[in-house]
Amino acid sequence: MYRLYTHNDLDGVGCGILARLAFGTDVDIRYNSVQGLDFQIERFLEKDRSDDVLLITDLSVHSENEKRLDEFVKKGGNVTLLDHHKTALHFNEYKWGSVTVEYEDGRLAAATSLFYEYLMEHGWLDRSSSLDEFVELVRLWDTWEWEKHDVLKAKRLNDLFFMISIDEFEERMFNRLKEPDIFSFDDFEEKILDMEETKIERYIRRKRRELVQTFIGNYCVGIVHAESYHSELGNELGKDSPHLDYIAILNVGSKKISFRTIHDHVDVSEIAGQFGGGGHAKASGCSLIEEAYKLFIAEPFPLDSLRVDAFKNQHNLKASKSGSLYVDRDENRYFIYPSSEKWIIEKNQSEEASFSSFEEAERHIKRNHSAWLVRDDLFVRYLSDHILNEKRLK
Ligand SMILES: [Mn+2]
Repeated sequence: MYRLYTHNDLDGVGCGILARLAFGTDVDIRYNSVQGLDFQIERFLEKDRSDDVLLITDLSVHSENEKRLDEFVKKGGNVTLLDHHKTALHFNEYKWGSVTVEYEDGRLAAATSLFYEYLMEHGWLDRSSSLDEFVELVRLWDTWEWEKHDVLKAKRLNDLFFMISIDEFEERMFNRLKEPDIFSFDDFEEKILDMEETKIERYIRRKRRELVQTFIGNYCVGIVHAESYHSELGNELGKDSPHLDYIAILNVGSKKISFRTIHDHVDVSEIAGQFGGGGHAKASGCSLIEEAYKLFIAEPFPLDSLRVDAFKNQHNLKASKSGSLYVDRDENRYFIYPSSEKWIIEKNQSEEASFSSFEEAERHIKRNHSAWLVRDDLFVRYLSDHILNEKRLK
């Protein structure tokens, strides 16, 4: 009997689907959370499973189970651990461990792509074009390379995974991947994915209007309360307001904070680390401990949300040679215009600062004054008042 203990995300379930295709009913597949695997392994070792082939993918065990598994192998047990996480690299010291973070050509590895190659090497599974594509989509999603290459199909595969149960996803993919031709979504899946996309867009637009800006430590932070779609929210809000160093997404119900950034100069795993959490440089999280509650909820609570830049303008446009007009809550006006290789900021018609690019000038007024681009009518009035004043002075 084969046993596959794997992760309960798309990459882990991708391994499960491949195992089902390779071993049919001769495999017992368990999908685990990161914490759940060790419990599963202990139960496995308690029973006499020396005839089984144990495969662990996309997850690794803690150091005690690492020793136990090594002893089990020394006594003749059959174990293989395949992973792609940096934190698991030490398993390469064992004959039964194989951890690859990156392929030789520079592509990042995923558990599903490693497991696919492993199954083919052992002659347990044959290559097909539908499998090639499915595995590649999972890899692109799991390594986040889909964003760089703009492969929306990979994101849609993960969206589908979250919209239906693991069992249903497994069954749908299993039936489709038995056929060797091109991998594609069926009409029903395309339809629900389109609906989901519209729903996410609306959700993000609503959340954008709730975004609050404040300084925490040295960082200019965007704060939003949200239960769902944290990755999409962090990404879209970050791109919409690049003057914010990172986005903090709060969920009071689950007492958790997610941190997301689109910038290379910020490492949000460090921010999460200050509150006992962790993660990656661009995506991290922590529990909502009291200190974090104070900084991210209580103190910013009285603040009004950040206004949205006017987006239907014909005249008051960003980086325009004829200038761009912004206003803040106290009705101060900020006029940014180019003059001899510089971008000048005039606050209420007297020069406040100058920068070498429009982006820097805008960043300055957005970070320091929470100002927003005004609608065309205000811009036109501002310009005509300005010209009249100048004429009168003459
Ligand atoms: Mn993975």
